[in-house]
Amino acid sequence: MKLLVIGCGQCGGRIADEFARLNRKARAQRGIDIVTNALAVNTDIADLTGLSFIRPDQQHRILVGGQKTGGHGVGKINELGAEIVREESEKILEPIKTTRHFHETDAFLLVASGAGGTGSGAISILGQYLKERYVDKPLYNLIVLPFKHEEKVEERTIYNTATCLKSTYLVADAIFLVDNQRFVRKDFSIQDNLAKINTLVVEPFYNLLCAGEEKKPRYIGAKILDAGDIIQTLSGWTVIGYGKSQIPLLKLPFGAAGFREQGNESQRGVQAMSDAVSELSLKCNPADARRALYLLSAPPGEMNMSLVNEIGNSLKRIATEAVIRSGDYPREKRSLDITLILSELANVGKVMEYFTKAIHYISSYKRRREGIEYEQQGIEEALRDIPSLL
Ligand SMILES: Nc1nc2c(ncn2[C@@H]2O[C@H](COP(=O)(O)OP(=O)(O)OP(=O)(O)O)[C@@H](O)[C@H]2O)c(=O)[nH]1
Ligand SMILES: [Mg+2]
Repeated sequence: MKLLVIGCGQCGGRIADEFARLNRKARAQRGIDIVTNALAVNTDIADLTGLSFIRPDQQHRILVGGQKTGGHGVGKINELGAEIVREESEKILEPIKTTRHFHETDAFLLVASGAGGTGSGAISILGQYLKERYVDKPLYNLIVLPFKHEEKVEERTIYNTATCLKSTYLVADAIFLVDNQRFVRKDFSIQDNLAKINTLVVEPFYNLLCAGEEKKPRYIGAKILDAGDIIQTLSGWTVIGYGKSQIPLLKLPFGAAGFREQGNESQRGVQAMSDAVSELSLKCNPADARRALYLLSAPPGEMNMSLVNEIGNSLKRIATEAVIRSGDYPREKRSLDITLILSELANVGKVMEYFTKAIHYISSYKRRREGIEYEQQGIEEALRDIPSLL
């Protein structure tokens, strides 16, 4: 599957940059392309300059709102982010249209943080334009949810995230939810953490996108997972996870020991699936998913039907309501990897929490405003009786 990736704002741009890196890796290691184009859109010139893999020209690193923001971002006002993209949409739509292999694009992936200003505001507006122009191309969004400490100190964080989630839900075919808090590594600095998080966020997409693009017969699985399967799976709120199980160097091939080895393989498969579930990009209950998909990637010699069945059964036991699609990809060398997607989630507690908190925020903001207006009136009345020297 090939994606056209557009990152909005700082967070979105950096993750789009990771997708550009992923495509380079796919080309170098596997001789295939998985990204037809990667663009970054921002109101902040410094953020665009700091990217590494997205081409360093104005067609790929697109600065918008220069006149309104002076190139320094919108300072968390996501309405302004939305307004700027509405006014300057052609600056973004034109490079998309002239992408060299545009016709090979299977879907759009737009990426942004929910809590910021530029990306949070821009993503749904841009999505709306893309939907109007390219009716048949699926539109996917990836929204990064803020860290816990950000939610505590800055009310606008919650408000932005809620408005962004609602707006994207109205336009996108599916939304990958990524919770920053799930990826925090205590022993890293903030900057290292963000870079590490971005790598972990895109990692599950590597095998998933490559599997259907393979050209070499020996790497083509018995059951290929291609763009059609992925498109059929993705709908509404979605999470993605990745699990990995190392394969020991020495294995016992014959007799009773060989039989035991087969048992170990199944165990490794189930273990990788359980890791993928616990590493999902947002904590959720698999029983809430209406659709699911998993891809097993392992050395060809490691894959057999009983392993594939065991893994499928272990998912069925927890994603009880989901239609499950699957595939195998004979690629990895020393490990057995599972990419897992749970989609059309019926009940996402974290999303509902943002909506509820945002409603509280709006009503307390109104009350505060009315209070201020009342005080203001009082001051004006009192001032009327005081003589002025002017
Ligand atoms: N995972 C991840 N999160 C990030 C990154 N950069 C920022 N964030 C998160 O994104 C939110 C802030 O949004 P930004 O993307 O910086 O904002 P923006 O879209 O550039 O908007 P403005 O700066 O307000 O114009 C916070 O919740 C950050 O924790 C990143 O590189 N990776
Ligand atoms: Mg910014």
